[in-house]
Amino acid sequence: MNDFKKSTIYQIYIKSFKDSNADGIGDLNGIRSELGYLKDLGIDYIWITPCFRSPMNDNGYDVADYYSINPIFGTMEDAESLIREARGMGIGVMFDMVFNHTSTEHEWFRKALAGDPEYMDYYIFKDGPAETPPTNWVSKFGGSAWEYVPHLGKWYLHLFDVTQADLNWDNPRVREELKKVILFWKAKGLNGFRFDVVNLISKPAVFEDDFIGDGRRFYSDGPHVHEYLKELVRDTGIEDMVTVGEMSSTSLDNCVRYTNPAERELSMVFSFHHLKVDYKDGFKWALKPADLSELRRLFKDWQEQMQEKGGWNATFFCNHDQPRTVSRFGDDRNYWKESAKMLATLTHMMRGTPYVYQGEEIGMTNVDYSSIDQYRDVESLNYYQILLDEGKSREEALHIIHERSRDNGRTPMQWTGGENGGFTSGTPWIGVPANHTFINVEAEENDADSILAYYKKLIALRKEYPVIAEGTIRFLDAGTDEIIAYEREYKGSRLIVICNMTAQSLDASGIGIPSNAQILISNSCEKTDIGRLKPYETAVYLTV
Ligand code: TEU
Ligand code: CA
Repeated sequence: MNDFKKSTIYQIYIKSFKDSNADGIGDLNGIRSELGYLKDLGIDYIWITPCFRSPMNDNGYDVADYYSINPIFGTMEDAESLIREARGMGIGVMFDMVFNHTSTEHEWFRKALAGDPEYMDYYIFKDGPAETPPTNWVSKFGGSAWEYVPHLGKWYLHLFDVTQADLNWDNPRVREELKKVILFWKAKGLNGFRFDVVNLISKPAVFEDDFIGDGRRFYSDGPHVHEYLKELVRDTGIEDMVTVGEMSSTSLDNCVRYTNPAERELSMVFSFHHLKVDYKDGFKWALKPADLSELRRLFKDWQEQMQEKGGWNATFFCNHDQPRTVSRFGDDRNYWKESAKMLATLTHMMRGTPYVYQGEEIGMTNVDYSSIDQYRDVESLNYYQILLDEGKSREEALHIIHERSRDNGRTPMQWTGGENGGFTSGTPWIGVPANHTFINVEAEENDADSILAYYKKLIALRKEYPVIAEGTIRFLDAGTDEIIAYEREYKGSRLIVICNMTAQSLDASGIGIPSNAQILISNSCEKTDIGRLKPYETAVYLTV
């Protein structure tokens, strides 16, 4: 049995964490040099985004060889040393397995392109006329999800970039190959795995046009996904390791199946419904203010129902695909510290395993870029063009990209107030926000009231109070959806968590905090009036 319920997991986007050799790109030795920082923060596991050989069209999510380390990130020896040193400090290492697709530079795909039928069957090739793709499905990065290969007279499926070809999991050889990859890395001493878009691996038997959506309803949580996951886990013996699946456009019932221990699939899942409450009509590239009623409803439904049905969530707001939470659901100008702490409390006190994404713990914000040339992400660059083609002005298009770009979460970790935020002594691959002069690790380590200090407390509380890891959850009604409140209960001890999601002062008397309750943690130093919440105020009460 592993301890993932009482653990806190830290996500490292390797390219932007710490550069050890002045080439402007974060690397494995950079991570090694900051293990002490992570230990001090109280982290139990680190998840490192893909560091395998890759042309880097999608920053490593386009894997060309699962068995070798990308030289820009270091060597196999560096990876082994990192795993060993981390373990020596009590930090487990999780690698990121991208098994829905490979880079088109992968040897398997090259052989497929050369017309080798054995390897063509590793991917999803379909016959069809050069003018018409097999279906009207849209790639997640824009444009058709199919690419025509003239010399084969066939199309291949790519749900992401054109250089990320989807694997054919219905082919048992593919499944065997991927098990070998897991066994190889397991033998290196890893403690767990994150599986990229793993609920997209099972494609439908028949490929048909989608006249309602972009095709996702046909391949998300597909027909054999549970069977294939069970097989992968069973045959690699990773059931007792920490595993998390990234579930794109999934459903609650499927997430219960992915994570209920009786199913022997995964420890936990990332789901994204709560990160679409500011998508207009569900479309990422159309802006709308965050719908707080929807946010509260989603948390309540997912938390309470995953509990009822025996599932387990990963709780998070930030990752390398998302804008920074303090800029998105908080206020990074007027209530930077308050709102960052409040959002952290909300995720760390819910039922599930919390993830901290690098820089979140110091309140890093969205980018301050003013030109499209400053962006690097393939998705942002594609959509900028698509928005222009749709008739948006350059200014409008840039504004949308600014709000939604994945680069918001990919700027270099801000270690110091010095040049390049202390990330590199060379030229960083992507620009460092100007606010690194005051938002940085060094400054916050010397400030007892910092966001960093607050995260350390939250992480430590999870270890001290079993109710946080083990307790049941029930959402409380404060009479307004602008307050998210819930209670946790375990063996007679009870926590009440209250979060004001707005910049307004709000009445919270409806929640009814017992008068003998003591405050475990709050972002307000002199919390006296329990009936009224200041802007973005949060408090966690303990009653015994
Ligand atoms: O992301 C999957 C995914 O669908 C998204 O979060 C995606 O970035 C978003 O929907 C686009 O609007 C995973 C990885 O986390 C991401 O970095 C990769 O680009 C993607 O898979 C492909 O491997
Ligand atoms: Ca480097």
